[in-house]
Amino acid sequence: PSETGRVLSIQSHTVQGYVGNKSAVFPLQLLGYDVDPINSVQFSNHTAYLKNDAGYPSFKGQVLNGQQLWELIEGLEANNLLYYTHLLTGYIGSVSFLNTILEVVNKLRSINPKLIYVCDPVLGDEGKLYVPSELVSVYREKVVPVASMLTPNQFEAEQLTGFRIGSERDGREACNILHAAGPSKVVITSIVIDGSLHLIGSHKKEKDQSPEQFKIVIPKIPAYFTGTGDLMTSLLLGWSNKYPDNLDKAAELAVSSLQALLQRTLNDYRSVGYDPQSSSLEIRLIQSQDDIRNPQVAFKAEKF
Ligand code: PLP
Ligand code: PXL
Repeated sequence: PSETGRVLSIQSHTVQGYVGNKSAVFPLQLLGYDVDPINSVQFSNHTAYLKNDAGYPSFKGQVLNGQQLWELIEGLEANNLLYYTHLLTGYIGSVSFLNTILEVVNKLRSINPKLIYVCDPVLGDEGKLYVPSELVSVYREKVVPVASMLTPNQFEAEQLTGFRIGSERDGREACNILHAAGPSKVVITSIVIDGSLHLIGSHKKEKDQSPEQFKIVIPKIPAYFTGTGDLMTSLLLGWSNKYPDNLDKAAELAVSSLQALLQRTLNDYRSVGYDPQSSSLEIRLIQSQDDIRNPQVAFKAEKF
């Protein structure tokens, strides 16, 4: 194994643009990780279709099913290639695929009992589900309990806990509920409070101790982006593995990279006279590689 880690990343692939593996693999590689991507779908472009038509009108492509995922795992196993330090999952579109992911977790842990499973429980955003509703209970009952680190947004944390989040205090309580179900690290990536975004991080270091919690306040950028959640989770994996006892520091680095990238994306679109609110913006990932390798911390964590 390499010094920093070997990540199995099971996510979407888009030919054009940056979501899923396209926004997670390159940053992890820049941070020094060996990343083995399994593409859960291969689509021409992202499928996000926002309320003001800020998306692509169509897409084409193929979907990998659970059995095909398992075939790839068997192929790796047959050649002794299933040693991973981390498993990373994001958007998953069906119950059968999610159930196979659970089998993958078991298999990887039978080979490396210390495997860290970083799960972005993608369910939806802004009050709306964008996966089949049956996925919610599978995440809640089977996936959350085996995850090491969970990175829900506000809506997803609400779905997984059944607990409405309207304040920082609620966000911290939702983290406590999620810790009790399994993961020792929880990052709620964005709670909208008074027009700004609050990230809430929580690390339960010992079973019978209360978690260490912090927030990072982030200005809301007036534009729609796709792939930012996928990028954020990959950065949190990358930095939290380098600073395993300082989730606050890992989150500062991840947020600072992401904000620099989003600002660059916005400036690039504006510089060609494009109205950033008229469509969802493709992130400037490749152009932001210095901000990923060496983030200048501009957003500080405040401990509770
Ligand atoms: N957008 C911005 C501006 C953010 O700062 C963050 C997280 O820090 C995100 C999106 C990621 O949130 P989500 O997981 O809801 O996509
Ligand atoms: O960023 C999440 C995501 C994952 N996979 C596909 C997507 C999106 C968001 O648009 O279209 C295929």
